[in-house]
Amino acid sequence: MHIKKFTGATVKEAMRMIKAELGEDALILSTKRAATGLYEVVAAIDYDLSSPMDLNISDGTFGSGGGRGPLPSSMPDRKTAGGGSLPPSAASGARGELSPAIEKELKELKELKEFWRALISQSKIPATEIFTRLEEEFTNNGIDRRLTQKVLMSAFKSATAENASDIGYLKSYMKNRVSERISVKDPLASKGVVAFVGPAGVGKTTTIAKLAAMQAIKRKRKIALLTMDTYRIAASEQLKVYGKIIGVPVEVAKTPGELASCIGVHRDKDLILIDTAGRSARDPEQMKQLDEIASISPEMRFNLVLSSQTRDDSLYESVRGFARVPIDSLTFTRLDEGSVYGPIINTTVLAARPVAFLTSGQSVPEDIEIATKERLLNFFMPN
Ligand SMILES: Nc1nc2c(ncn2[C@@H]2O[C@H](COP(=O)(O)OP(=O)(O)O)[C@@H](O)[C@H]2O)c(=O)[nH]1
Ligand SMILES: [Mg+2]
Repeated sequence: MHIKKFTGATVKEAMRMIKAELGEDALILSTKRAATGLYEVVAAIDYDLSSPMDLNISDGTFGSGGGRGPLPSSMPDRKTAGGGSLPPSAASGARGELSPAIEKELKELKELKEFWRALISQSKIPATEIFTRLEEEFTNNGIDRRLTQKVLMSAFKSATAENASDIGYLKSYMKNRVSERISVKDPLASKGVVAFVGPAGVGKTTTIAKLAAMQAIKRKRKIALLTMDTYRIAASEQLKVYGKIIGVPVEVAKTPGELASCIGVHRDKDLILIDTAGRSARDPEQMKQLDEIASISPEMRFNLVLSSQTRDDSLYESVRGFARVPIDSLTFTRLDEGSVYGPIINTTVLAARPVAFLTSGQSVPEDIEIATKERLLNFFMPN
């Protein structure tokens, strides 16, 4: 749903603008004469179904289940958070059939229409202005438009006639809804083997060095670093240098078999952190190699490292691609390189996985923090 206000000297002129920009199907939400003497017409149009981003999200993970009353669609089952598999990708059906993703999209559109019809029939038309204002505020902060609309809609649905125009109420409801959908977890709090996976150059090796220093020096834990990144020249050297400075052993494993025996050798350690080569979710061969790593030990936990400066659609693609291994937590890097943190929220909601670490610079070991829910909610709604 896209809502926009058009201003013209006459209603007819405003309507002409609406028709030109939004087309014949635009829904007129309100018409009023402003103090300036001009006419303001608020119009809405449904999503463009051909938009690739909408189809990406339509896997259902940006729905808004729970809360009061029936809601437009369901969020991922909380039971899957931290456990089961990630949402499947939008598979196309056979020719002539609608894919489940498109069917879901159509269902959502129907629900959106009903929502707006109800809003108008209840004479909550001024609410459309608040809706647009809040929608703009959140999307400007990088929150996915679909996610914004879902939580906004559920906030409006929960509101009584009195507080439907109370921005404070609406925002706190939205924050609570998003809070239900995000979580945090420190995968290094307990002993074990944690492999860091993700696209190339996001900061996996640097993050591992920061974590190794934090755990070995500050927390006095016994650490071993293993690297499987033998694809790039000097990739393993990078980790070896860090290991030497921090004073922890670093081993290179060229094959999954070698990795298994390295893990065996370091059984006495509190934590074994595994560095891996950067992979593209688009490369099936590279992704297949991940299965071999995952098959070494069922206890191996995976942390998916992503750059917070990556476009939403690439982040979503990585989440889906890396879901072939049991991703246990997420890390977002490069927070220092931007000021819009909405994509972290979008990706966390889509992945339905807890966030572990946030990094904001190149300095080892300083530029890392263990994620807190408060910090994440601040990304959704900055103070
Ligand atoms: N600005 C910034 N740079 C980072 C951050 N994390 C890593 N880097 C830099 O990104 C580059 C690639 O990091 P690296 O750890 O080798 O990435 P990998 O390929 O995923 O292992 C290096 O120059 C790092 O210093 C971060 O949080 N912020
Ligand atoms: Mg690396």
